[in-house]
Formats: sequence, structure tokens, C-alpha cells
Amino acid sequence: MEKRFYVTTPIYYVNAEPHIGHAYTTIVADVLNRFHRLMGYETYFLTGTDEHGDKIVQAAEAAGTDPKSYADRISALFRETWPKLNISHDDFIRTTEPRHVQVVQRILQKVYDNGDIYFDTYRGRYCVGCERFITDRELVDGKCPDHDTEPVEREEANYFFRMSAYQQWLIDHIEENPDFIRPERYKNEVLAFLRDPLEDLCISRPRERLSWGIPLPFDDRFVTYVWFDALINYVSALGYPDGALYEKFWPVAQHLIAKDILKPHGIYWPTMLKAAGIPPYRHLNVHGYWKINEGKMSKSRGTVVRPLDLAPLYGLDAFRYFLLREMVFGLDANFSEDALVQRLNADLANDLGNLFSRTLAMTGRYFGGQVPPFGDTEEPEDAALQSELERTVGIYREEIPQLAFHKALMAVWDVINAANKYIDRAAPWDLAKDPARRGRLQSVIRTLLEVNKTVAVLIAPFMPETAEKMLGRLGIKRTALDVRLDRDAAWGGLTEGTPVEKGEALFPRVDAKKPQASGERPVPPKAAAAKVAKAQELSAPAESPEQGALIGIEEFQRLDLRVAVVKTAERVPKSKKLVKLLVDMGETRQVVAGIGEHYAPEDLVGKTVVVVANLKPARLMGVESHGMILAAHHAEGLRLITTDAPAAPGSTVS
Ligand code: ME8
Repeated sequence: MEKRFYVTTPIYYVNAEPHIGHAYTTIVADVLNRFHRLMGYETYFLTGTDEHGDKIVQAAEAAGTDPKSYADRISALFRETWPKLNISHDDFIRTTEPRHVQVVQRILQKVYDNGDIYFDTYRGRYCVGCERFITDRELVDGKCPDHDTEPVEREEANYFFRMSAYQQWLIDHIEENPDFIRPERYKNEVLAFLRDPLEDLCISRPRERLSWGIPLPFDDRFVTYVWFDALINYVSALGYPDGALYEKFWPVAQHLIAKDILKPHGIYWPTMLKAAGIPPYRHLNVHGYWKINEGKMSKSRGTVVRPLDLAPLYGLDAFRYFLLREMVFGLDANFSEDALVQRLNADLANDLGNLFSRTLAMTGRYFGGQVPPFGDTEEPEDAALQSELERTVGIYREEIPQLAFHKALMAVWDVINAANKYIDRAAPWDLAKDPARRGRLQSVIRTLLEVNKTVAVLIAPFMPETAEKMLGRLGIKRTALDVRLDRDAAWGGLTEGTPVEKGEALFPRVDAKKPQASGERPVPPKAAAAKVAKAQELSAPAESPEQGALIGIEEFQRLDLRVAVVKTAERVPKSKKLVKLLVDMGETRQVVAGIGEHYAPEDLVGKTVVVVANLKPARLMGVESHGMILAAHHAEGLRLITTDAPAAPGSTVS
């Protein structure tokens, strides 16, 4: 079989900022991409943003701007987030790009010419949240279960895709390819849906009602319905119909989604492909939902968890590891900072961190910091550890393509724990006392170094920074993306005499005594920041954290500074200093600033300012403040910090 792999994430709507759900899917895609590279595959990884439709028009209106500017701004937020999470995507597609629009029109024309698109009048219930008409069967208490809103009655003349013509073909395809949709529960859900007659799909909107979409090539009084537009990104990004990428990576495609968009991906998309004469994708991989405090993430309840709040706080690799270890792919999982801290301390700081630092410390102590050769005495426990490692590699290779990331990681941790026990049993410190047992000591340390090396290779898709660090300290200088399992994990592959470097702890422990459940607020808790600061202090050189001392970039990065524009300003009653501001920073926030003696409120409106966005909320003279405005202390008073050219509200400042 060709060693080619193509993975996609959903293209995210630009009506919300990136949150932990988007981060999870994208990190899973990243892990799969990196894993396949590790296995020697040629890979391609696509993500992007979905920018047309009612939802975006409404979000833009609410933000007081036009759809294009709005889409530009939020799309940029996604684009800027992914490198910060070490996402290794090859392309980022936007549905407003001409390369996409052209392909959508081409496919529409092709399906129309084949007679599978027709004009008709439809009356039904429309859910704006889903961007589609929904059937009575889907309603729960008269409401859309996904959006908890009552759909509105609509009658419209529109174009329809003859999806019903492909119902039997789809059922047969799913039955002949049992892992087309996986895990199985989602395959069953799709098959259950297909037991009833499939209705044709309305694929257009009249332009007078919605102009923010792609015009139908055969009737420009209409634009295409968002799903017909969005799904096509998976082939338009490859340059369908004749791009070299398309030739190479279609149809080995694997789509990753959560259960919310199963129907469009499990039913609309394969039938659209079939009608367009394009072979179906290989797998649809469907995961569950991240819940916060056992509930749905909700903006109004303030339980939206933002990845860029957490990753800098606990370490990017710890965050990635936690997401992949904690969720069983396919099922829902609960997110809490408490659980993250526990995993960080137990699995990363304790098990992995200790194994690595003990091994390197002993290599330093007993062999001058150089990789020793295997000694002449091999004991059964060496072979046992080696075969445990081989077993782990086997499980790992099998489970990751099945999306059982937690099982692959559990197997890696089995070998880490076995190696820690091996140290205790072999007691190198005793062997070192006896010159006659030098050969045995060599074998033990070399065995441990080899295990650490393979562990570093195996964790590379999950924790690329840590893997690179570990391999580097073992004398293997490679970027995580260039690591290959066969070449770099081979037993005995380390070179004798190579200097190794102990370095700092891989994962500083975080004080778990007072963990803070996440999601109560959209920003990381100050207490957690203090915990990390404390933990880092312990591993950092003895430097006073007092004023004037230097801080590391990580400490600076804990601040979330954002550009904001002042929308309204008024004095806080009975205060000379305090002004209450509403600022637009992508979202609207209330901030109280002590600038009343230096600025008249009316002069502040329209000003671009910089806000510390992740400051714990405070009450000032009874008024809630969610952030702090930065100002310079000038001899004659305060001067607000601003940007020297316009910058979009919500832009990060660093
Ligand atoms: O549906 N837990 O975009 P979207 C886990 N534009 N994953 C979650 C999640 C949660 N709580 N919330 C969101 C769209 N996700 C369309 C897709 S594709 C051709 C068009 C993730 O911004 C998950 O991947 O609403 C889910 O499927 C996706 O975000 C929905 O993103």
C-alpha cells in the first residue's frame, strides 16, 4: 500500500474564537500527522476556516462590522493560534479564497449538468444554528437539541441536490467498508438515520436574503448553502480536479470531526462526492465533546476554555498530553485543571521526568556523561525490559491508527514504569561500588539510555518539544518532525561515547494542593499562575523574584495583552479617578481604569488601548472590572498605551 496520509480538521466557523474543542480536534490531527511521518508516510494536513452563511453575517452585525472584515479578523485568530500549539499543518484554507470558490462552482456545475441538482419549492423548519432545515424527527420538545432554539418556519424556492438517489449506494458503501465511519457507534448512528428515506438536500439561498455566499454558476440569483460550500474545502485545498496534491492525497483522506457535524460529513459529503464522480474519502473519525464541569461549554456561563490561556500556564506539551491521554476518542470527556495538574505531576514530572533525569544523572556520575557500550553481562531483566519496549511499540503502532491514543500512551507509560522499577531492582548505585561489576553497570545504564531514546521517539507526535529536548540531550539532534521510528528507535542505536546532557527537569511539578477547576472564568486563575511560578522557581537558578530581577520569557508570556477599542466611557459615581469603559477586544468587556484625572471620558471613546486580558476580575468601588488598561507614567500624568497604526481589536500584544 502507498504510504500516503491526508488528514483534515473541520474548517471552523469564524463566529467564535478558538476554544479547547477546536484545539483538541486540531491537536489530534497534528498527532496523526506526526505519527504517520514517524512511520515514514508522506503526509498532508489541512485546516482552515468556514466563512460564509447566516451565522457569520449575524456575528459580524453584532460586532458592528461587515462579514469580510469580521471573517478576516477571526480567521487570523485561528491562524495565529495553531503555531502556538505546535500544529504542523501544511495548508490553511479559507472558504472566501478564490481557489476554493472556483472549485465549489465547478463541482456545482458538474452535478447540475448530471441532473442531480433541480429547482423546487420547500417549506419546512429552519435552524439558523445548524444552517439547515431540520426534520420533525430531529426536534426535542419542539427545539433543535444542539442549539436549544425553536426553528423558524420558512418557505422558499431553491435548488436541491438529489441526495436520495445515493441513499442505497451509501448504505452499501458503509456496510462494505465497516471502518468508513468510526468509532462504530457513529457508523451505527448514520446507518440508523439511513433506515428512513433520505430527503433531498436544499443547497441554495436566494441572494436577496443572503448575499454572503458563493453564487450558483447556473443561476446567480442564488448562493450556495453553507454545507455544500464548506465540505468541498477538503478537495479544493488539494487543487481538485487536477492538482498534483489531489492526485497524491485523494482519496486517502481521513476527516476528523466531533459528533456535532456527523450528518453533513457522514451523509451529505459522501453523496456529494459520489454525484460529482469523486471517490469517497477513506475514514471519517468522530470524537466526543469536551465538557466543562460536566456541562456544555457556554459563553454566557463563562465556561469557554481557551487553549492559549492554558498552554503557556502549564506547558504546551503537558496540555497536549493531557487532552490525548484523558479523552477516549469517540466519547465525551470532562475538562478540569485539577485533572490536568494531576496528570502533569504524576505522569510527566514523576514517571517520565524522573526516569529521564535519573538515567542521565547516573550516566554522568558513572560514565563521565558519555553513552557506555553494553557490558558483557546480560541479565534476564534486561531482556524483559527490552521485550516490554517491543510490546509497547507494537501496541503503539496498532492503536494510533485506530485513534486509541489513550491506549498507545498507556503502553508507553507501562514501559516508563517498568524502566523505573528496573532501576530500583538493578540498583546501579550498588553496582558502582564494585569494580568487578562494571560490565553489569554498563549494561544497565546503556539499556536505560536506549529505553529513554525510544520513549522520546514514541512521544514525539504527542509532545514534540519534549521529544526534541530528550533526543537532543541524548546526542540525537533532530527536529521532532524529522524523527523516524525505524531509524531512530532501533535498539542499540545510540553511539558509544556520545556525550549526554542532564539539563533541567523536563516537567517542573505544579503544586496540586489547591487546584482550580477550570471554566468558572475564561482566563487562567491567578492562583494557578502563582503555582507554576513557584514550581519554576524551584527548578530555576537561585534568582530573587523581587522587583528588578530578570524574568524569563515564559513569565512574560503568561500575560495576555490584547488590543482593544473603547466603545463607551463613563465616570464611576463618587470617584475622581475611576472610569468605567466598555471595550471591544473581539468580545466586549467591562474594564475600570484609574485614568479619570487625566482623561475626560468622552475623549476616550474610539481610542485604541492595550488591555491585560487575563487579570483576575476585581470590584472597584462596586463596579466589576475584567482587565486593566496599560498607561505610561509621564511627569504630567498618565498616557495611554496605543498602537502606532490600526490593529484589529483582540490582536495579541507581545
Ligand atoms: O461546525 N468538544 O464549525 P465549528 C470537542 N464550520 N470538540 C469540539 C467542541 C467540544 N466541546 N466544540 C467544538 C463547524 N469542537 C463547521 C464545520 S467542516 C466542512 C465545517 C470542534 O466552528 C469539533 O471538531 O462549529 C467540532 O466538530 C468543530 O469544533 C465544530 O466547529
